[in-house]
Amino acid sequence: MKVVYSAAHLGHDITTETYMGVPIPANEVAERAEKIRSTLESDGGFQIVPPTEHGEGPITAVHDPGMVRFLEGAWSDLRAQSIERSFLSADTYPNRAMFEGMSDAAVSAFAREPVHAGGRAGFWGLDSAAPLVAGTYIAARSAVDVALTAMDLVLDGAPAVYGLCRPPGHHAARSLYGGYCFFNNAAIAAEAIIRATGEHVAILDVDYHHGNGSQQIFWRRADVRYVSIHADPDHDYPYFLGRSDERGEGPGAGENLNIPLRPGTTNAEYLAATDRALEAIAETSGSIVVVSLGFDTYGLDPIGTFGLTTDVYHEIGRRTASLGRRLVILQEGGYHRPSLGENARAWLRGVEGRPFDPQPAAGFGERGVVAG
Ligand code: OKP
Ligand code: ZN
Repeated sequence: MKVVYSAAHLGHDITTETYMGVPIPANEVAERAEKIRSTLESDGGFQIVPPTEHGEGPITAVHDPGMVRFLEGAWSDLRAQSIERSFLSADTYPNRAMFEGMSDAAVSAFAREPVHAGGRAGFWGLDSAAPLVAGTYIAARSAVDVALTAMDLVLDGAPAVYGLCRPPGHHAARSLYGGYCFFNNAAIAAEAIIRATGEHVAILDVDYHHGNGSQQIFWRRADVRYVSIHADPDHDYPYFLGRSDERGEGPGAGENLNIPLRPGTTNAEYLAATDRALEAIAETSGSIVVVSLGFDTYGLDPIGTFGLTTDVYHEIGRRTASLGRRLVILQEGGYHRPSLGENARAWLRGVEGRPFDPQPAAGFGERGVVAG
């Protein structure tokens, strides 16, 4: 299988994020993608290829051009405003309650993009977990090119291609970045597939977190089915979307399927949810599925609560391929660095119908499957 990878992700070299106001070591770090790349290289069955440039057109087909301009200029803005920070994060967010009782017209007039860098970051940002540094914009653009190059290879006939996107994308909505995400790589690829083929597209999101951005972007769309398995938002990020009664509206009614799962979800429970998700995709008419692939469902993940083991990723990959659709597989989250390469290798070998082939020398333990 071809693996699309760009070293430009290294420029998004963040070391710190904030969690509930406290600085903590960043989870979404460069080592993640490097670990996956090197493990896939040593497997011998994968061919690493660079992305080609696709420009801004496919991005503004999905995102507000204002957000693109903000992300492009945010770092130099921070510098120009002499705000001494090692990364840009928001000061104030325009919570909807700030405008309670004001008309829609008044709100759109008042809630406009400010000049201050910390205010601009709040205007376009979802949360404080996506710090922006000097190389972030170039890295985020390269992740989009990685996704679109994987898509090109699939449009050219490959049955499955893996795009090693970093930063991830599924929390980025049309006019919103956040949750370690800047551009929604999967949504941009899905939109580009539709424009190239005219077919319906399904997105299968198996990251631990709900892909609120992908859901929002395609909420009213009849030509994209978004199916996501994730931690119940009652207990986990992004908290305000991801419930099972969110089904899409207007022409998109019924095209959004959320499968929230309890903390401590086991392999067996996850596989049952996978079958439900795949059934919902099998009902659709398209020939290409975009996969938002996350390994934060792994038992040892530092920010997840599920109990999945590496062998199950092989099985999920195998079941996903048994749909008989072509797959554009794009990396989202997964933060237990020692296991990331092996988990990706297992998933992708499952897709290809190659045996699991666990590498005991990988040097990481697995938490047992959490009971009942
Ligand atoms: C991005 B992706 C950590 C809180 C983290 C943001 C999570 C973003 C996940 N204590 N909050 O879906 O993997
Ligand atoms: Zn995640």
